[in-house]
Amino acid sequence: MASPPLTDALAEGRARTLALVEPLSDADVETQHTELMSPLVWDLAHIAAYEELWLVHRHGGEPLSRPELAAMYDAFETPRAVRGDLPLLDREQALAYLEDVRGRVPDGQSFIHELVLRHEHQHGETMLQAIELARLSPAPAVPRAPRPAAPGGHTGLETVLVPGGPCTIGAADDGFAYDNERPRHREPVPAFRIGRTPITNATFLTFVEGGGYERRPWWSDEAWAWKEQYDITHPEGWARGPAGDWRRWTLDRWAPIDPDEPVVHVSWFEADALARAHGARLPTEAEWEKAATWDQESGSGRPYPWGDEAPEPRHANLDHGLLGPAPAGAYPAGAAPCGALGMLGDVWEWTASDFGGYDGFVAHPYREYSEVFFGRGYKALRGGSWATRARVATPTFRNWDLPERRQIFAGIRLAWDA
Ligand code: AVJ
Ligand code: FE
Repeated sequence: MASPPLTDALAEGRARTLALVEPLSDADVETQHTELMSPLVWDLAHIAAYEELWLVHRHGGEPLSRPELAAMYDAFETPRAVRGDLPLLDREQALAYLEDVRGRVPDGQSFIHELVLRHEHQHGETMLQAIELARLSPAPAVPRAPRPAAPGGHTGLETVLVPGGPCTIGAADDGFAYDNERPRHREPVPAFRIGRTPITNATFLTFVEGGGYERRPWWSDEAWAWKEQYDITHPEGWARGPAGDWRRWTLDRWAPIDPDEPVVHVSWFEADALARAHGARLPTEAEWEKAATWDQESGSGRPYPWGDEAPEPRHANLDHGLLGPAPAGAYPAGAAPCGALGMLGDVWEWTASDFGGYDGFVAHPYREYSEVFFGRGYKALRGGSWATRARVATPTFRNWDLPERRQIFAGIRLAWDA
């Protein structure tokens, strides 16, 4: 059976992109609120420029309509920090450019169509990071999912055993995957224990209030220097209210910190410190992927933690459905073979691994997607977040950022030697 044409998926992806910015003012869309993130209007025109370059020009053989815009909207040539100083298209012009390019996209369902669709999906998550970080409101009107009840009993410190032995890492040869997920290979992974769920806010609050940010032995030299320089004493977006109560900025409002939700907006440095405080460590990427996919009984890797089915709302908190994390452990239907919960969705999980290429890595089709980040101190994250589209969120998908960054919807899952 042929897979359905991507036209509908591209249209749905576009509707979502537009919905993310729709309620915001022109000023909020056009301003660069922080050097860490692009002005939202840059993302919009960049999505159009990328689609025009890859689908209309390289795939379809048509000339670029606006060659003079190419450099300004090339992520590599124009780094985030300077994007606010450029003569960018304004909101109306960027939206018109998006529409114009889409009208010239060739029909089909090629690898390049899928690449362009996933690129727009990934920028949706980046835009949500920018919106949350800059505290813009109101929140977008997107299709919502019911909020599951907190099952209780999860702190992130309960563990499950992942038996030792070789497993399969990386994406299969068929189907879409990014170059950095290939080649698929066998890897020996000794037995280890991994958190049944991500670390919750309650557990992280104990670390904060117990003086975790002042305990020198729990921090690496680099992490301590970063924390001291920027006077970091709690996760990004946390604040103490007048009565000493803790609250958190949750997309479009302040809210009391939910003790059962996974902690989010922590850096790799903070994740590493929290791990040391519990006599634990962060899992390697291979450990994470084994815990998410390896079925010990059948001796094979699953496409998703729960099996073969594409993600549905009962499996995982993906696709913007809650506009924030769900309580830890709230999706028993999404359990991995080892019993770990919430491996996909809710919050990205920092790993111990540096982002690099697997043995036999070949850049394809564009070198600037991942290869240029190898060996430059980026840490790998796994699992996607509530802001990741389900189509993108596979257990082999790799994200990366610098260890001090906190804009990602990133949390912590711990590991222990068995
Ligand atoms: C995979 C999220 C690290 O944002 O740099 C978007 C995705 N690459 N456009 C990034 C991406 C080019 C990428 N991350
Ligand atoms: Fe991009």
